[in-house]
Amino acid sequence: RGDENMKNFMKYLEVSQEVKEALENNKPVVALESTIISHGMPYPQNCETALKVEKVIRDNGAIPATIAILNGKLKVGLSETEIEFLGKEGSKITKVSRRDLAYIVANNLHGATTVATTMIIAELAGVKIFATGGIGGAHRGAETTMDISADLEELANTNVAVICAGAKSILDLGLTLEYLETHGVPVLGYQTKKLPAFYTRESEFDLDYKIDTPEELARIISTKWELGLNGGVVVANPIPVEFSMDYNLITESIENAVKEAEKNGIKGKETTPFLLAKIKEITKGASLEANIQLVYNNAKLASEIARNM
Ligand code: PSU
Ligand code: MN
Repeated sequence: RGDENMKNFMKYLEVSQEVKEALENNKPVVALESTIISHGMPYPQNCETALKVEKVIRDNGAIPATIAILNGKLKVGLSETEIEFLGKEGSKITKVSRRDLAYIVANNLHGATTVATTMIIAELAGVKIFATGGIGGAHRGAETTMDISADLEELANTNVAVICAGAKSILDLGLTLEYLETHGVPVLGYQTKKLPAFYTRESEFDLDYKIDTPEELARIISTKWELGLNGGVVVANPIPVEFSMDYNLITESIENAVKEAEKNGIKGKETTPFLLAKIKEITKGASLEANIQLVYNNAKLASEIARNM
């Protein structure tokens, strides 16, 4: 960012001492989002997961930087108390995507950051690698509803690599991949040539590149930015076999959840949290367990990539 912008956003940014020191000393840092805490999982599993995922990052030689907005400040690196607060408040906390950011900050409010907003804040702080569960994408029916997550537009523009377990089939995976292609966002499969579908290791969609090591992922990500190709990178990391779900069971559960959402007239930013909660209910908690495990798995890979950057 230019020097002039720098002066402007610095007054909103609050980087924790630990993350600041890590960045100054070129140590590997991994960003984490907070919508997954407040809207993506129920209490208390959300807090347990948020704290454990930080531990996984430390155990793998990097420093975690969980991102949220508290009292209008863009916080990079949260305390345990702050994580507990976001988890307990849950959906009372505003889910903040790019369009919401100015309002929340200008009014000194709290906000949970989506993939899009976490990328924005990570980039402002100088964090390049970000681990999460799944990205938002083009929803089923997006060709008429135009419900396309702002995450995709952010991936088009913001220089942060997002390590995820692919996209959930609550989305239209084909449309999501097309959108990313149009905007020049590389989707790199980690040890796979199939787009992982979050709860399952594979979907019917092929990826162009199967990358076998974290070193190679780091090299491709760095090269993209050295070439001046702005925008993000998606690293698609399949859920470990032992935690992956039965394809037919999860597909049917997702279809029922989508029908339920339509019946209840769920729209806009409510859609993703509604579907996640519904799928958990239908699978009697199994989807939540899978979700938690794939987040840990992504945090581990993200740490390895960050160490190689
Ligand atoms: N997918 C998940 N869990 C989540 C989300 C997505 O499995 O918690 C959250 C992320 O924060 C993502 C956001 O950025 O939902 C996308 O919401 P929307 O589709 O409204 O942009
Ligand atoms: Mn949407």
